[in-house]
Amino acid sequence: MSPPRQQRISRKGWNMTSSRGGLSSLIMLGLPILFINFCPVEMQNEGETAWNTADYYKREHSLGRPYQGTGWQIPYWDFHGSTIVTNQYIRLTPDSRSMQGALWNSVGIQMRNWEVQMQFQIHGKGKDLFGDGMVFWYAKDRMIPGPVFGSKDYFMGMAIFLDTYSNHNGPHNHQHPYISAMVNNGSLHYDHDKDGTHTQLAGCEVKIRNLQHDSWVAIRYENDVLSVSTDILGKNAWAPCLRVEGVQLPTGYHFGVSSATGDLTDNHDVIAIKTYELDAGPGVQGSRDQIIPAAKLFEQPRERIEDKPAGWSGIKIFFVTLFGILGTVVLVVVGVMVYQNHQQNSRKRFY
Ligand SMILES: [Ca+2]
Repeated sequence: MSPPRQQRISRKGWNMTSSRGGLSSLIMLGLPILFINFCPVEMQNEGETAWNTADYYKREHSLGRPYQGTGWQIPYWDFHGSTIVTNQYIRLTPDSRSMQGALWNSVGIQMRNWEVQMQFQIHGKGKDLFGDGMVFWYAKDRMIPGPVFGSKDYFMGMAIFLDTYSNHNGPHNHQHPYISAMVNNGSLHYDHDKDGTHTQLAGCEVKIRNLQHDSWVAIRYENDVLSVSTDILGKNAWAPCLRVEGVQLPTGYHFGVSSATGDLTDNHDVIAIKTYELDAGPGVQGSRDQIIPAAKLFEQPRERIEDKPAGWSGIKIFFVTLFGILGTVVLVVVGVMVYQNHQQNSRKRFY
């Protein structure tokens, strides 16, 4: 499966502002970045024959170097916790224990279809032990610290987990780092100890840690289809990760990125976020501001499988013991009665 066209197109546009390209040094020297940012996608990509004039870069939902406007503020973005902003990256957590940080877009999403491309790096001193990872959010509530990679549980919206550490206490059916998607209507708990296995819609294994170059993840939401692709090889090509149909997300929610460390640590750095509005196409009508987040898999929650084969449950042990005791009592009583009857018969014979 080849990467979707829009991803290829917008990716080329992105590279123009990437720190790795020669252009970026010009940008750092003051070349008007606004020109690039306000360009429709097609203007950034000469040579591409297939482009859609309705796909536009959305500056108010994007983030790139240089981050700061005036003072310490980042235009359109708020941050909290351990987050620090440097010239080169926005570090959600440093490579130290028990940190939580997040970055949230302050402008609600009014687009029906969109694609977000996040450039990031997860790296640290740990060779075998590291964690926990980061999450890209499209959520109703923003700037609320919590246990889900530094953000609140029982969220409403969608989460794309970039989970570097396997908390699952037993054999996994996949390796880590692992990218997975979850859609929540506010009723579901993200089970951190199980790596969210029981609420995920789909996922894929991707080695997104301690790479020599930056990593990219693309999250595309188009006509109720959620798809995630990655570029971790530094070869400027997308690899499909997951695709889920029948995902319903309202408008008005916010983009965000959060991260947390616990006993295990890593640097979690966001470098850029590029957001594009996608053409909704004909036939897609109606307001989306009041719907509840939903995915088809909500209807069939998968069975929770324990780490080890479960032994007898407490109730089973109780009943087996109870019936065992009752059976023994009945046998003893019957035995005593038989014995007494036998004794009486013996005495009768003597007299
Ligand atoms: Ca985990």
